Amino acid sequence: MNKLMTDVHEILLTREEIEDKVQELGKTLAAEYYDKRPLLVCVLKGALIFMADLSRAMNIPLEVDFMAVSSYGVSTKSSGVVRILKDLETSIEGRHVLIVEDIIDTGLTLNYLIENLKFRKPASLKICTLLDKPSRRRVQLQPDYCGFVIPDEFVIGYGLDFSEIYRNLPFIGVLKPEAYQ
Ligand code: PRP
Ligand code: 7HP
Repeated sequence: MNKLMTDVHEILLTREEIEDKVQELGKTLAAEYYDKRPLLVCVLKGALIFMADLSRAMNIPLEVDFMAVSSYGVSTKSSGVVRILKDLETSIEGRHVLIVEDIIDTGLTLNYLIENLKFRKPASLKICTLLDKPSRRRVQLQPDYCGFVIPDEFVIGYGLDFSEIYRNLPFIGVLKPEAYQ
């Protein structure tokens, strides 16, 4: 068996389901932002694959920038302490900013990021996440655009990792509990 597959309990979202959803989100976002030259802010590392596909599904002028924050380290539980590992290169004052995330879980990472970016006076600040796990939320936070609402299971693939691996799986799968217990 493919070595990457041995720790996958089940496939939650297939490559095709993800592709269809990304195209749909791209069309919606292109209509919303067609005359706004938005700045897409990719939250590294998890959102890198979603960002690459989503930006290409938006057929309008846009810019991209990257932030790296970390709250999970090598664990499956959020520490709640968010650190900025890499900041934006662009000033966002007066810009239409769309944060692109792979997953909202407790919401602690995004909550921190939103407060931090609001302070820089963007013209607008919205959130697009591929996955939302609302059952685990510890702060009140709703994405403006969301691909899939998922149950409380630790997922990997399409950018999402466990202990830095599995990001290159083309689908989203549930990690076998024995892999991290
Ligand atoms: C993951 C994910 C989100 C965050 C969501 O990032 O990419 O940014 O956790 O969790 P929360 O809603 O509970 O805060 P992680 O810190 O694992 O870094 P990574 O993207 O580099 O894997
Ligand atoms: C972070 C994260 N990373 C990978 N898989 C999940 O289910 C996750 N929740 N929060």
